[in-house]
Amino acid sequence: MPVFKERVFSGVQPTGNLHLGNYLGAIVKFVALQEKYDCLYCVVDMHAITVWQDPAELKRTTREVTAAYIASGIDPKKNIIFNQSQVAEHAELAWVLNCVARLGWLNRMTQFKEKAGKDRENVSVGLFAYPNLMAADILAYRATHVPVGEDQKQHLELARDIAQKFNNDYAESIRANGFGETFFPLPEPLISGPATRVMSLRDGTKKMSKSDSSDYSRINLTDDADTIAQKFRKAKTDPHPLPSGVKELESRPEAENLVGIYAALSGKTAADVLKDFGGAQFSRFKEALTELSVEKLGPVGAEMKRIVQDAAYIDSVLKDGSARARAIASETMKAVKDIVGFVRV
Ligand code: AQP
Repeated sequence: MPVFKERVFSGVQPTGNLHLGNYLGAIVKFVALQEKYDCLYCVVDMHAITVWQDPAELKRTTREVTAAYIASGIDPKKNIIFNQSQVAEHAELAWVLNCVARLGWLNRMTQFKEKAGKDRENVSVGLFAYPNLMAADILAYRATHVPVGEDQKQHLELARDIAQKFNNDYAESIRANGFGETFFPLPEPLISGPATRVMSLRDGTKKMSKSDSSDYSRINLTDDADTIAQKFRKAKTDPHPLPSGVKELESRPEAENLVGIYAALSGKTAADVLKDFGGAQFSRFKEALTELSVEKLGPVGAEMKRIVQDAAYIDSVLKDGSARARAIASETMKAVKDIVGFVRV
């Protein structure tokens, strides 16, 4: 495998309130990676419309996710922040990849099965083909590393399979066009740390999600201190005190989730958190968790609210980021056209 320039790509859908799962599972990692890599962080508005979005609301949430990136500490000058629909190469490459990916591969995607449920005949074609667009998002930049939450692991594996099949199917043409042995890197998922899968506060077996009908299931980045306190107070728990070892958390999903959140926010391991709170009642632990969450999320939420007021600034970030992203993606797309055999005149 040739050595590719190391590059990070990831995205967040502008589909509603950003929550603690998006923050700990993705955005915090985006911030850390900017120290070491060239990074592209995308607001994936084309993914959002795979389910119905109110147009005015989509514009608002696109700017809100952009504000969240910046408020969390992603530097828009050092990195590329942009919205997907402004770089047409994502859709263009997705079409080519639609013709590389196999129907059987997509049929195995568990997120589609969960989201479509019993209404399979009635959901959009886009919802089904979504993982191919996600592969195009990453491969348009020939990105090598993709930080995501645990729920995206299967889609990342699919993106690797698609890249591999493209490299194999077109091996001869890749060589003939002077791109060496392989054209696309196999993007590596970066899924690590204590909060790769933050669970619902109402049900420790379900992931915290924007689309959960109960606002009490999640902590939103813009929740104020009172709301955070109330949500943790009402969070589902079992009747026992916290254990002193992590092994005992395995059969207690709600306890495991809250300890995981505390660990991620404090930068400690779950074992260290239990050293401090093993034997404590949930009431005491929830108070400490509230205090820590308000301390960590409060400034991000406040900064987000401030930035969101300045739509002109946000749009200037997206405009600049899109131009820089397009410069990279258009080179990839030209090469893909040559490799596939499309005439460019
Ligand atoms: N609960 C979670 N724990 C850890 N990471 C999570 N992510 C999402 N939920 C959790 C990660 O956040 C990034 C952006 O997610 P997304 O908005 O693109 O897509 P999603 O997974 O569909 O997010 P939601 O909140 O769950 O939305 P709905 O309700 O629409 O399904 C991704 O890296 C994701 O892994």
